[in-house]
Amino acid sequence: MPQTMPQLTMLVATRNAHKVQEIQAILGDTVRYLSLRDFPEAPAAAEDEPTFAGNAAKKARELARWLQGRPGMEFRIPGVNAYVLADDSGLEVDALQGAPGVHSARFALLDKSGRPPAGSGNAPDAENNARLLQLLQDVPQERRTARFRCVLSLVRVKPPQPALAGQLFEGVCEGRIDQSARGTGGFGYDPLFIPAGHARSFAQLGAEEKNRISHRAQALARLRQWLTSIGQLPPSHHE
Ligand code: ITT
Repeated sequence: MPQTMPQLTMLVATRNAHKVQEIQAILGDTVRYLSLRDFPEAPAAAEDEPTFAGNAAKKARELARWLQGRPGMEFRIPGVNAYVLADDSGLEVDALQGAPGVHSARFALLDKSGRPPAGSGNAPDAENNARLLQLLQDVPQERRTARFRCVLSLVRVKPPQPALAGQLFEGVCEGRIDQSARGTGGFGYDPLFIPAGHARSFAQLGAEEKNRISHRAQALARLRQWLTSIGQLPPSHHE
């Protein structure tokens, strides 16, 4: 990295360790990472917005605002340039009119009318996957189309920005839902999701291939492009 460009710190606003791992693997080590493991006392944002963008923006903005209210925060975030990065993502299944969507992490907990129970956490991946397979049991192969969507929200926290206006970046990966779970890699719905143009699930394809084509990879490519365009990241090898 040229000397004129100080290293950027990104505080990833997630409690999902798989997301942190994927973001680090995709964006690489030009960025220095922190996560909510470094700020365990940070309050959890209520993810009650109807869209991925709304929830991503809320998670990033609320963490940035909380950090701003902490005296000495700057000493816990290294470097001169720092952002909060939030990821809201999920699976949209066409035969279910876009469900589980923003409720992907707690699909197994929804009531009959599709409402999440108040104040509950996420459901185990295996239960969400079982519910999805059960709802699709009579749906034939050609109608099992689906996509993963990821929206990232990036808010600058250092130097402090009074407005906390964030940038949004979206990525989509088209595919279909298999008849049963296959593979052990990844997380969430990966064992059920076959990306378009492939015969194997995300969980079978492995991290390297998933991180090349996933919804998260596509959103991060847009984020990288934007940070490069404003001089916060050096041009990548692919540009
Ligand atoms: P944070 O809110 O703390 O970031 P979370 O896991 O609750 O963590 P979301 O509310 O964004 O995150 O829910 C995302 C859910 O969507 C996740 O739990 C999975 O069930 C699913 N999901 C998102 N990306 C996925 C991926 O790459 N592979 C498989 N499932 C994914």
